[in-house]
Amino acid sequence: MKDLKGLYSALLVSFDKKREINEKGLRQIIRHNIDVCKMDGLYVGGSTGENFMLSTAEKKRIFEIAKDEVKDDIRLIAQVGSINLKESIELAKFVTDLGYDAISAVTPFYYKFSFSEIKHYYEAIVNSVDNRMIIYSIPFLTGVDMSLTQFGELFVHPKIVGVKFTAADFFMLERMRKQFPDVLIFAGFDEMLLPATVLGVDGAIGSTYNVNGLRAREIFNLAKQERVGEALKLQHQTNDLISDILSNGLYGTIKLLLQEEGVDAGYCREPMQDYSLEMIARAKEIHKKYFG
Ligand code: MN9
Repeated sequence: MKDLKGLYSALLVSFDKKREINEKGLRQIIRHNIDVCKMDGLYVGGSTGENFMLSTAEKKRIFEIAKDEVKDDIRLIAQVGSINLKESIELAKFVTDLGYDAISAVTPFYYKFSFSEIKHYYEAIVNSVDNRMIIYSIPFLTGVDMSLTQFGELFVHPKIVGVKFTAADFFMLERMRKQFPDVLIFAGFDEMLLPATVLGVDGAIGSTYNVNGLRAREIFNLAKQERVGEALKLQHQTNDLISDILSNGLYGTIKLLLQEEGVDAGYCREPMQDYSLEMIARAKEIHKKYFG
């Protein structure tokens, strides 16, 4: 079994003008992540992959394309979570058969599921496949904010090996690191990569690494070597970039930045908006400022 530690891009998906999957563009985004951003792996089907706006067939197609393009060159984690548990299980089986190195599932959201229901969801998914599970915790989008004790109850399962921790709760992160030294913790907020790395995360998974992977790698390596001052300079630069991206529309702007790099990253899936002329012009400026 491959070691899962390291830096992963939360893979963006290219959609064409009709908002259908643009396979050629998707392959270009994947290649850019491997060849230019030097990622250790890809996290496929996450928030950044606009996953919750896709049909089951589309999710499968994206998982297939990613595996076909990546082969065994870098690691692949598939986000299969959905509030349709049957779909999650179907996807978990599908990606395990494709040879994905691990699966991940967002905490079930929208309905206020009890912890025992959440636990049942994870057990049902992992018990259906021979694969490892990374919990995807993103309370600001899901509203699901599990306690350390609840995480601990999930980590008891031998196949639940890690968590993608997309939260700014550094007290919780520190407690989690100390209490579960063997659990794989991935930082989910790119703008907090440095403090998360100082606290001992094993890696990170993020949207901005699709364009900013090299700078993120330097921050991660410097922090691991306890060269915090140097890492902080790069985190400041990175966060200037991330602030600019966030103020212009997160996924759309990253796609527009990729287009400046010659990658056909396309459009976002509806109901996300088409690009305005202002947004495109601003993305060009951002590209020039940070990558020119
Ligand atoms: O999961 C990403 N989260 C979302 C990771 O997109 C909701 C992050 O990489 C953020 O996009 C990034 C910018 O806030 O940190």
